Amino acid sequence: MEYNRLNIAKQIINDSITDPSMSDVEKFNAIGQQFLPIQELMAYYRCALMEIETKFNVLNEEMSILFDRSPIESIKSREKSFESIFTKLQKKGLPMTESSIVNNINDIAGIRVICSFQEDVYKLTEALLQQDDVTLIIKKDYINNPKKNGYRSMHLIIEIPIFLAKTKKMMRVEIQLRTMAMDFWASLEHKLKYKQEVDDSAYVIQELKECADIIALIDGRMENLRQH
Ligand code: 0O2
Repeated sequence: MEYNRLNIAKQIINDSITDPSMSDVEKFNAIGQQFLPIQELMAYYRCALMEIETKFNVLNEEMSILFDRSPIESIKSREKSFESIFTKLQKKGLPMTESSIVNNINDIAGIRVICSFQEDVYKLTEALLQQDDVTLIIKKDYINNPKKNGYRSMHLIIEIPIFLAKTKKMMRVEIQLRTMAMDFWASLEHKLKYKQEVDDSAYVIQELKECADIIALIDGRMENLRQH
């Protein structure tokens, strides 16, 4: 039977965590570590990340033999922190339950694949999506259709099975594929915005957009050179 972990957590906070220096989120984080079902769930997401990472490593290996160069520069994977999950659900007004997490948050397991050239992004996307254990849930091509601020990247939400001792579980993973150049812009933009080192003035928005467009031009020229 499902129960509301938020209320339980609130109760536990009131009853047992009395440290006045801890924020509510820190208390929830501490308690979250103790929730076995959520810990179990997080372990399944980590397994899904291992599966996906292996799939990309295999594709990289094969393509490096076929084309004599590796399409993947690096792979970074991360599992969303309990704190971020909690904050995201809270923003959406949703309960902190296992099913609410599974049904409403697609990016608990996230992997970023940094490619050499734009063409590699599309080759890898196509190769991954034609695998018969991969189900596409959402595809957002922010390369052909960049966001208004200039952000470019291929976003996929997919579902893959993980095979456990007695059962099989379908797990969602968020995949971002982009070139080194797109990653350079996205990382710096995220840093500037996240740390609020820059404001949202028209000048800043325009500058960031122009930098993104220049970077896209450079990506295109490097792609042309490769095909020369
Ligand atoms: P974080 O901290 O990186 O995880 P959703 O996650 O579905 O609720 P959305 O906006 O519908 O949100 O999904 P989308 O557009 O696929 O974007 C998901 C992730 O892409 C973001 O996660 C960012 O990591 C990245 N992203 C999207 N737009 C931008 C952008 O303009 N600049 C940068 N630097 N990254 C972007 P989170 O959860 O927002 O953030």
